[in-house]
Amino acid sequence: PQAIRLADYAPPNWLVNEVQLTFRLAPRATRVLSRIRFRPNPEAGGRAFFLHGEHLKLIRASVDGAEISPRLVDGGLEADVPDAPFTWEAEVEIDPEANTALEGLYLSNGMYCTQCEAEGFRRITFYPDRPDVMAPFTVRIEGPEPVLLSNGNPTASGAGWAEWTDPWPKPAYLFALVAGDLVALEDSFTTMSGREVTLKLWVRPGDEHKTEFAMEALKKSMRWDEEVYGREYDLDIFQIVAVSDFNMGAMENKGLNIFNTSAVLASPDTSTDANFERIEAIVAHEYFHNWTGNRITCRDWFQLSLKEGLTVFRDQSFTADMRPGGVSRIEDVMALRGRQFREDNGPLAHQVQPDSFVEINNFYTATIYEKGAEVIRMLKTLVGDAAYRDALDLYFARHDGEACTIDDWLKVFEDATGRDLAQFRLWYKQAGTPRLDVTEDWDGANYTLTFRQHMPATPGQNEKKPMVIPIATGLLGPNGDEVVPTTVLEMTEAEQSFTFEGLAARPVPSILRGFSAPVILNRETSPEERAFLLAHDTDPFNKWEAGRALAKDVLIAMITGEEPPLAAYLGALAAMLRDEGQSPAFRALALRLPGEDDIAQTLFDANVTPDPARIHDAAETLRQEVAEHLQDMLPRLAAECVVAEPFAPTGEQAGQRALALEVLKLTTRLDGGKAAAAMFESAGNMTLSLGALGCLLDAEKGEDALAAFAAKWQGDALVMDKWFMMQVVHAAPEKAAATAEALTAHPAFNMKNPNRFRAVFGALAMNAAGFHHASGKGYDLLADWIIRLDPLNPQIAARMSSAFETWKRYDADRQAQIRAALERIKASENLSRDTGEMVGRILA
Ligand code: HT7
Ligand code: ZN
Repeated sequence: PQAIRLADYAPPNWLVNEVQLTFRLAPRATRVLSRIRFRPNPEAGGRAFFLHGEHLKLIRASVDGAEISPRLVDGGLEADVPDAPFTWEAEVEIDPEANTALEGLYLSNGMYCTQCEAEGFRRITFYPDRPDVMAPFTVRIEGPEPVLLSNGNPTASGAGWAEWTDPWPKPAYLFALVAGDLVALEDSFTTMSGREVTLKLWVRPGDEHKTEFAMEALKKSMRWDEEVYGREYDLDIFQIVAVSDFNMGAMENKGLNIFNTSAVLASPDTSTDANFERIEAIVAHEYFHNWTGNRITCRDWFQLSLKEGLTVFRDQSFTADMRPGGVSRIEDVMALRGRQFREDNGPLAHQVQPDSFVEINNFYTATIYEKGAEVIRMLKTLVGDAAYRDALDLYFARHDGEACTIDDWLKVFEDATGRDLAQFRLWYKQAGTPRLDVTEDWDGANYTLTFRQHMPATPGQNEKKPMVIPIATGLLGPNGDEVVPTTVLEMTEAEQSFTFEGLAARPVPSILRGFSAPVILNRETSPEERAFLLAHDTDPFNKWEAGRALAKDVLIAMITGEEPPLAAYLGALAAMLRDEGQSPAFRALALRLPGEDDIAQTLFDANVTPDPARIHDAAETLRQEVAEHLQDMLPRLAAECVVAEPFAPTGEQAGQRALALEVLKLTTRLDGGKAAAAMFESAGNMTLSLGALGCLLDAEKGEDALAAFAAKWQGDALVMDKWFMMQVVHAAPEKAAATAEALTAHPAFNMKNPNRFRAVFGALAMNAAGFHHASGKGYDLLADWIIRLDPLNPQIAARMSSAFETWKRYDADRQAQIRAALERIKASENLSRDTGEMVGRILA
């Protein structure tokens, strides 16, 4: 398949004035009638008329009322049309029931729903399915389903039909339709200008009790966007629909967001604190897209991070405001390192603004989303809060209603701040994670930090230029006082020094506070200094980072056979836990060890071939050491974390429960699972119940609890996803593949449901020592199932193949096994463009 290139962008030949659609719903043969007013685009280079269309049966077509026979070509149709505005009409037939790819119009549990981003609308009707063609839509839906929904405001309805009108011009990827037997939680919101907006959250009957939390999150998001960005909602109604078969988390369709049930339904009995936090963030994310994505959209898919990076940055800022204490920043960075740094370090590394792609669905990545958000965070750090807000105001004023580029975005910042952002633009165009080496110098009064930046080669990019790196730095005096508050050092050269003058004593630096740039910081530091920062740093991120770095030093030394700084680590950890000034949420995060995948990458960077089994053993040994060292403190800590009040999904209570579970994990190593069994019995919420189950599985004493859990929750698909996932994540390395395989034979396993598929195979990939077990069984099993899934759902199959992206880190035997697995996928018959591209890039 041919690559699509940014350099080949050409404006559309035809623009659309308005779209009228009629849907006659039927599971195997839905008819879609379209009436589209086209006008020539004065900025286009030609008048050739092409409409995208895939998996469509054309029944008839006409131009200005005259029947025509368009030429059906690869990916759509061509027709001869007048050199002036005209009306296109067509009728097509589609088969929602056969649509297992979950793109376009499909059926989920008997309910019709759509997913059009990125290129799903072309599976609904013939259309210029590109984001720079924007138009108002009117949609009439005919069907026996009691609830018939589309974008915009309801304009008419009768028995068996409903009409919706969306006055805001939008690209086709934001189109949505839902029809089924649904019930709604209703509420309302008064906007800052006093308009009343109806809010509806639609679910299947029986799920009503899981809707309240998301509704509250929606109202908080609407208020926050008004207060922080000055953005007001712009229709009479905002609706969310929960769907159980969905490829990603949620979709920001104009006025009619569609959500994966896992990203919206919540109750204390069935959802963990992490679920609540994720739901709040996703509800906010999709809502925020109304301005950053919908009102101002992307010119083409190379600009995807324009909406996604910005909207992730906005949802992260929202979460930080809703859950203060600096903890959400630590969680964001953990996710960034776990997914985006991993991507950057392997064959799938790509720019925040790629130059080419084969299948756009493969580019909804951590780099586009999370690194894109980091880039915006850096921009804000560099220009300052006030100038950032000015620039955003200018962005909305200048580009409302347009389909824009990342260059448009940077130009707004240049115009609003007077800064030249040519060098900053490299963050969009250079793939890879910069390494930042630091050395220091002290002359008795002046302290100098010297930074050297370098960036490893990534596919197709060997040479890299120096970037602008904002390095937020503070200095601590020997007694732990802050002698220089946070200052942003602006690095622009390959090597650059910064001097702090006139200090009374040699300071301890706290570098990259708040993780002010997405880089890997390398600095030779003693265990004592790390312990000092864990005790005294005023920046919550760097405080946590010091403990994590110390834990990493211990693990790496254990693996490479050097003397680990164990005493320093255990002492620092105990001191941190005794410090009641630290929130339970912070202490819980500080107790967690770095992930095994993170250790593997660090070893690889240090030219040591990582052995997943050894890494796992080292982590197990260290956890045991920690448990024994903290033994005397654990009962007191456990008592401290008991939540006396009724369950509430607040950050505060979540922090207490998180610490309680970290303590339980350590206690399980000492009591063989007694406390965990008691917790499992008495837990009044899913967070503690699942945490206790995890401890029991780790202690290989989970059989009874698993059976009880399944008996209780067999009717709840989202909870059963957890049941599947836990068994694989907590399987011993030698049993992980067999456990996953056995679960695929369970009657409740359904490969067509992305949540269930991910619960088993996403979990297998997460169990690093299990997936990379020397037997190669993990690789073979995943390859088998990618091959089986690909014809049904290429998007998910392709995504799952990224589990292999780290293969070049490992020893020759593992590399040979993974290569064989990838070659087998590659050779399978009729492999999709999605999976073909991913496997090709991983193997290259
Ligand atoms: N903008 C959306 C991205 C998306 C998607 C969502 C659901 C299913 C398939 C999808 N393909 C692309 C989600 C978001 O970023 O908000
Ligand atoms: Zn998004």
